[in-house]
Amino acid sequence: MGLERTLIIVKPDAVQRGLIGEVLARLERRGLKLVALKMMWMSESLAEAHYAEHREKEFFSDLVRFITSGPVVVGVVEGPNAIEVTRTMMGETNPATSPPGSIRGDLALTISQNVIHGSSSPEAAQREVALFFRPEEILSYERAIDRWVAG
Ligand code: YYY
Ligand code: MG
Repeated sequence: MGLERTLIIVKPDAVQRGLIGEVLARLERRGLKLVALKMMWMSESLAEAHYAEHREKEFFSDLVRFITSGPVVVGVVEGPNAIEVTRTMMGETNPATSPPGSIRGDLALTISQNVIHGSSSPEAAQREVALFFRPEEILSYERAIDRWVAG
């Protein structure tokens, strides 16, 4: 079992629409464990660092403007294959082609307001978790259900 940690962001559109609980509930219901969680308003420099891989893309400035347009909820979720599982639950980058049952396929319509971020690879997860959380903010704890979902 590959126990992984990945960064998730409930984006400003989802916060404004009252979907924080809905998004986190889906991840929890799947069996993933929240090991860090906070609400914040991202600065422009943090947004630019987080999305550095997209710096040259034509949508970059709109992306930074959007992700800094209101509060977000940032978390670290842990579980077997957490990175891939979270990405699959999110659906495609474009909600229009995301299948029903996925977070974006159920809750979003447009690529620029697609509700959730999740790290796309182990390298990205490591980098992004470290960008948003100090080591002591990430908690190690046992849940009674862990042996039923992560055994
Ligand atoms: O990882 P993911 O969020 O699914 O997509 P990325 O390709 O990393 O792009 C990050 C972010 O940028 C995406 O969630 C929406 C936005 N974006 C956009 O506005 N227009 C595009 N053509 C591609 C991405
Ligand atoms: Mg990405």
